[in-house]
Amino acid sequence: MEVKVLQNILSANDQLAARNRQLLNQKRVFTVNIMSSPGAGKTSLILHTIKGLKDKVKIAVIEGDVASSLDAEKVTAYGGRAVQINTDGGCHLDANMLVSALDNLPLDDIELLLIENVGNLICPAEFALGEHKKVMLLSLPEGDDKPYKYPLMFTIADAVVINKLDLLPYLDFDIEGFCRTVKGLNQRAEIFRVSCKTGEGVESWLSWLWNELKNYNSI
Ligand SMILES: Nc1nc2c(ncn2[C@@H]2O[C@H](COP(=O)(O)OP(=O)(O)O)[C@@H](O)[C@H]2O)c(=O)[nH]1
Ligand SMILES: [Mg+2]
Repeated sequence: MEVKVLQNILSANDQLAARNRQLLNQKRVFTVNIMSSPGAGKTSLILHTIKGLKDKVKIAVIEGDVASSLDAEKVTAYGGRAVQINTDGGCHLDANMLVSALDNLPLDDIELLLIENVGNLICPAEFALGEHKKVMLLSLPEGDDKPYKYPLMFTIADAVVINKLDLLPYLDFDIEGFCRTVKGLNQRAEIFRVSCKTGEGVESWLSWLWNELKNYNSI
């Protein structure tokens, strides 16, 4: 019985996500859903992305958090356009929440939409929003065993960003082993090694995102 209820919730969500995707395609807004544990560096990566691409493309950010508008304020302070969604205890964004966020954005004036999902390695992986790409961020202090413990998140990701590379000398994180495990789960995922603190590797993340955006627009 419980399984059935969950299936119904997910299928209702998928229908709404498909409608969001239709609207985003109609308005030509390339949309990326960024997921990770709390504190892995989603906001930091978004701020680097705004800095790196804002002169080339019109960017907006949807910030998902259980509470507060702190991250939306950071984006705004950086010169980005942001809408905050507070889930009021909910552990993920869902397609219905995105409907109202999209209502509050001038979609005709946006080319790249970044969505910062709620910090959580489980539920965000199950709820499609209508995005074009899913990005999973893992920071080194979380440990290299996470693909074994949370496989769905790594399986659905189009790109996996390994963040906090500057901390590698202080941790027992087997980065080559981690990449092999991710590839074992998901061969098509691009893997990036970055430090949002030092800026190392951010350029290759930006060029992947830029190429994906160009591919989208050439369809
Ligand atoms: N050492 C280090 N700290 C980082 C890095 N990226 C982010 N942080 C810090 O990690 C904390 C959480 O980052 P934030 O971007 O807010 O993570 P979020 O919760 O996923 O949005 C902040 O104190 C950041 O300054 C990094 O590459 N290296
Ligand atoms: Mg954040």
